[in-house]
Amino acid sequence: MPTLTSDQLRSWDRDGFLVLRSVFSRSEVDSYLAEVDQLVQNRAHEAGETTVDVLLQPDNSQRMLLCDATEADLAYPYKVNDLFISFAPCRRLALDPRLRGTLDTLISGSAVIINSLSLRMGSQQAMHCDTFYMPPPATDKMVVASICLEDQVPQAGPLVYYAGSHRIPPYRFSHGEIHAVPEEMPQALGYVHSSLDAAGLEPASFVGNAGDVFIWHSQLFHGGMPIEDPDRTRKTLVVHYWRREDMQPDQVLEDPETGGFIMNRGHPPV
Ligand SMILES: O=C(O)CCC(=O)C(=O)O
Repeated sequence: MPTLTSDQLRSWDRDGFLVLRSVFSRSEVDSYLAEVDQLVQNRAHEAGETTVDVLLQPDNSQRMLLCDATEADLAYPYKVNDLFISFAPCRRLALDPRLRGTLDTLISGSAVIINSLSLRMGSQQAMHCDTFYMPPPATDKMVVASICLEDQVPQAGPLVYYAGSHRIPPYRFSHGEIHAVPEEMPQALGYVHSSLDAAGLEPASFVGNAGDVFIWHSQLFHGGMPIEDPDRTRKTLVVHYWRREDMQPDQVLEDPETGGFIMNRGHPPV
């Protein structure tokens, strides 16, 4: 298992993210993209139950089966959900031992893919902590990998984050937990923003190159910046991982090809 240097571990603790450069070669990334392109082109026959979120507006998306998406739908920015479930090339990349070793070290256990998003353009997603939507069974034992599938440019709506924000104590919603109650989001975001101000934390964006991986902590406050140039894509595979040790045995499947783990679940409903 590749080990992280003490500097990397210190910066993970301090900042809540790590950048790994050139984890994948350009040719590996290009072959993955070619396989994704083929899936999208042949979606009517090959996409099965895979879903896609078409982002009609930054805050208004429409979920549909990928096999039903028209060319007009896919002209919008979109996210293909959970390719890891039925598309082996996605598992091959997201469970590659070169990446998994680092993920396993950061969560002190075995990383299990629980969710993946394949972006063609920037997500423009509102600022959030991932624990609002997929809190891990054990505190802080979730990591997220954003794998750059091309050289990114600032105009393509990069990932934006607040270094150090993972150390802000999580907001507790009225049920006492950290997963979001939608009606209480304004208070939760108000709490995070005033904590960021009090700690003097500032936003920064990440613009990576093909093969780079940006890994963030489950409590890092982050989102997607607006797309300034709609002609610039930001092809990215974002993968969320929990820890096998915190899940029930029947919730986890071993991927025979990579020896890595995925959550045992189907595609989300449309
Ligand atoms: O890469 C991005 O634009 C943000 C993705 C994101 O926020 C997420 O998957 O939680």
